Amino acid sequence: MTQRQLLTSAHWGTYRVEVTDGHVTGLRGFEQDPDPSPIGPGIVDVLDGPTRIKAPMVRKSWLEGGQGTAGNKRGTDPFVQVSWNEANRLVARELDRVRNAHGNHAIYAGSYGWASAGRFHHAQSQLKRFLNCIGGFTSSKNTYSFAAAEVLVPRVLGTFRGHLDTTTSWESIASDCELFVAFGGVPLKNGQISQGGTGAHVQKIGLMAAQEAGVDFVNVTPLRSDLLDRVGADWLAIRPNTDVALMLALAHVLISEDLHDRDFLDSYTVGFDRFAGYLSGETDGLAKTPEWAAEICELSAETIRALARRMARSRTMISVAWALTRQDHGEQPFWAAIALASMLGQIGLPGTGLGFGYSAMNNTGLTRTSVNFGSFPQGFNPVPDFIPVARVTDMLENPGGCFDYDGQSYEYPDIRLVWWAGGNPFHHHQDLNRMRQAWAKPETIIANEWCWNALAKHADIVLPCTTPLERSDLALTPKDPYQVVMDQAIEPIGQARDDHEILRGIAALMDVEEAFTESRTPQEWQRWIWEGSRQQAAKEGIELPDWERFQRDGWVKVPVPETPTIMMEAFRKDPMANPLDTPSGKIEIFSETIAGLGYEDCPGHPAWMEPVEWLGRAEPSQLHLISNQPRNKLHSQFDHGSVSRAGRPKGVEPVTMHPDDAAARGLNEGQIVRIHNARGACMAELILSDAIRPKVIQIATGAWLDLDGQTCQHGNPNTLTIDKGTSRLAQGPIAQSCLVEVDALRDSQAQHRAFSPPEIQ
Ligand SMILES: Nc1nc2c(c(=O)[nH]1)N[C@H]1C(S)=C(S)[C@@H](COP(=O)(O)OP(=O)(O)OC[C@H]3O[C@@H](n4cnc5c(=O)[nH]c(N)nc54)[C@H](O)[C@@H]3O)O[C@H]1N2
Ligand SMILES: Nc1nc2c(c(=O)[nH]1)N[C@H]1C(S)=C(S)[C@@H](COP(=O)(O)OP(=O)(O)OC[C@H]3O[C@@H](n4cnc5c(=O)[nH]c(N)nc54)[C@H](O)[C@@H]3O)O[C@H]1N2
Ligand SMILES: [Mo]
Repeated sequence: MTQRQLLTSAHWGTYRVEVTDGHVTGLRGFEQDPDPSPIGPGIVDVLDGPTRIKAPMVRKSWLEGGQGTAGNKRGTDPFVQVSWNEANRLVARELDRVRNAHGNHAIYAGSYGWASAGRFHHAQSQLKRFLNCIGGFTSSKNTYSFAAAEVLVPRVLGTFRGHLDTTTSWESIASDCELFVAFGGVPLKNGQISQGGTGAHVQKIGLMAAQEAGVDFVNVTPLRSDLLDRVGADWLAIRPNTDVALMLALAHVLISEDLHDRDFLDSYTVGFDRFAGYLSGETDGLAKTPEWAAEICELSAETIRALARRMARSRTMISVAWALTRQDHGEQPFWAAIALASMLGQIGLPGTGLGFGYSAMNNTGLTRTSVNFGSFPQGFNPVPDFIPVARVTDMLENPGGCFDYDGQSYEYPDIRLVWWAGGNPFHHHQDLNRMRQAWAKPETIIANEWCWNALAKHADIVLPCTTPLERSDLALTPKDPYQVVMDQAIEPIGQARDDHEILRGIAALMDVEEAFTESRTPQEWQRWIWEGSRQQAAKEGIELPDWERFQRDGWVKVPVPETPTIMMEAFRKDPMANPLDTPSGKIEIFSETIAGLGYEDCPGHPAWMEPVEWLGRAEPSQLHLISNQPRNKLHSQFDHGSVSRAGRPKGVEPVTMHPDDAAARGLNEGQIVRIHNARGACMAELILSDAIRPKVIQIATGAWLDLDGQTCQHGNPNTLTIDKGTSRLAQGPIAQSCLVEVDALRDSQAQHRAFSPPEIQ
């Protein structure tokens, strides 16, 4: 074991680990981090204890009846502890049965989720590599974060991920931007996170530096707290899901007052005239004037006009939060923002133009290193079947059914076995009551988990995995300059095994151990990943320390380019030499390709379409529910830990409501309420605030699901959200389009069992 102080890295930052007598006693922020996140220490009190899964478990009726037993006992049945040998044997036998009887496409292992940081022990990579060794599996495409953008933006701007990676840096904003218009704000709660790890939290510093340099902010969101009060932003409390109408009206003003940049539109875009025809009402008889938008967004026409003029006369950055894709027709806000930024003509210039979500992560707006770090190879999946990630319930409900996606039609496979490692569908999916019904259909469900969350409780075979503190790994990412050794701080708890070791054991029974491990130990794999990274770095002229030195030091800071990043700079400088990867090589304000698909819910240019649920078509008693990212954890991770629980004094998740809405319902601060609609219900503690727009309520995601009938006793908002695709183009999730009602709870206190383990026999 190393002599230096132990280090660990997580999506929420890097920490020094304090260990006493073989127990983790604390996590302290990394000394290089000016603004460490309080999320990390939330793991300490739950590493061990009743919520920890300490041995392989099999659901009782599944064990007694084999596969195919009544799946609707999932979530209520007791579990039986088995040995690792027995668990491995059961899994290997079941995989064999399913692939022989139905083919490998009957195995669904899209296994979406964030898992933990670390390049080797990445749960999904481990699972997918193993399944690829035995003939493959049905996979998933895109993310819950921004599926609509992942499909739309490449078609109109050449790439999405590429632009995310080259988001204009905060330095450039501080030096060259005058007006930062943030649709969805820049909530610092989200900047605690960077996928794959972060050494230094700089989002707040970047934001404050911009403000101090004189940048003005406009916070377009139903929630004032989406931008730090100190920034002094103008708050436009827009009705949820109506940003497209606002953007169209801003565009309308630019044209009618001749404030748009014709030269930019001519040289860098195609299809503006078609869009202009839509804006003027030529194509649908409806001019997208500020007066038109005012009714939809409930902002005054004068406010809209003034904002358009201000954007035109300033050096302006438009930021669109990723949340704006997680709504019905979630393709449109990003496309409308692209069109609007094109009309302002500042794309590709320092500090201005467009940014896809400064709201989302610490690494958005951070200049990246050019090093292409190595990872654990997943191998090749011979099964072509896939689903857009959020169509999982549809798939389970409807084997053989058809779906559209990105221009083609596909069939849902008939899934017999589901395997999840490193994600929590009982956290991330919408309409969980509906998902739970569909979840009863597959013959077998396997989960690799370390804690008794709802996923583990709803599985048949639970394979207990380690946490990063119980294994060694490497946190390497080009999105952050700090590359960190993740030390093994303690021995695995109970019989927990690393995902790799779990799968190696099963691979051995299925005669693919050698293919799976390539005869390398985990240590040898990590060294292999590091050596590959060193070679990649050398090609970029960057010298990384050798393995021994890296292990000894524990971390290294990789140099980043000194010049700030400017998104689409090369295209701006020379669009002929650096065309975009679109059919025209330019920004497609109208896309012939998308128009040619004939999707009524995604036409050929940005358009306003009413969401399936919104305040413009609501009963007087209905409110719009925003379920955004939680401030004191990542999704459902460590919800049972001290940090998350401290944010929940009454044991249920808080919900924020405007005092006028509370008064209209006779509700009081601190009361436990029941939020409900036709899909389900959840309990929450009422918090009153005038920093939320009337008619909107907000509840963070992440409370572990505890269903009593259709009601989550703990406050999981995905009992309420709709499970529907953004459009036939991207089929992304639409959690943010959701109407609910709120009533007082008759009993004074909700009781939940979210943190109670299941009965074990
Ligand atoms: N209503 C609503 N729903 C949403 C959203 C929203 O805004 N509103 N946002 C969506 C978004 S953007 C996302 S990304 C998703 C996130 O959804 P998920 O990524 O599925 O959520 P997590 O809670 O991070 O799930 C990670 C799981 O991996 C487990 N885990 C951690 N480390 C390991 C490991 O080493 N091995 C194994 N086997 N398991 C491990 C954790 O215990 C946890 O259960 O949620 C989506 N859902
Ligand atoms: N602490 C913490 N940070 C996280 C995460 C976490 O779980 N915890 N998750 C990470 C992940 S996986 C992701 S994908 C990113 C997500 O990053 P985002 O999508 O930016 O995060 P959200 O908090 O869901 O949404 C940002 C804000 O958008 C606003 N909003 C919602 N609907 C609308 C609308 O219709 N119009 C307007 N104008 N505003 C709206 C909400 O008020 C919300 O606070 O965050 C990452 N950061
Ligand atoms: Mo996400």
